[in-house]
Amino acid sequence: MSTPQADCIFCKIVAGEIPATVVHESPTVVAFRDLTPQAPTHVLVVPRSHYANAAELSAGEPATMADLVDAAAAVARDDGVGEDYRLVFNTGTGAGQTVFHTHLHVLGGRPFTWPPG
Ligand code: DGP
Repeated sequence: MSTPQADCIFCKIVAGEIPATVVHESPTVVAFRDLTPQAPTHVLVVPRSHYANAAELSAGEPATMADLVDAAAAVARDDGVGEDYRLVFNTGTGAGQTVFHTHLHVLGGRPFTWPPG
């Protein structure tokens, strides 16, 4: 397991050191509502362990990567958007990643277009 990073906002949320609206928890993941929602449902599913991005999580804890996707489906179902939702991992600043603790965006509750912006 990767150790918590002192300067990581999502490590602090996982540890309960700063508040978040948590909607789902398991031994390996925590899901909480995004501070700046881009859709009626906008939840971030994060591993309890600190990894910088999706690929690092997949390499370090592949089972937890599956837990993230399973938790996302549970969140979508619980929010009533289980038939139509979008999952996003932004990786790297050029792709819009701003928090370098792996997080899976779960977006739903409105129509989505493709390609994304
Ligand atoms: P990304 O751009 O993919 O790295 O997404 C980071 C998301 O994290 C962004 O949508 C805003 C959200 N966020 C940043 N800081 C906080 C926080 O302190 N609490 C919560 N709930 N969300 C946060």
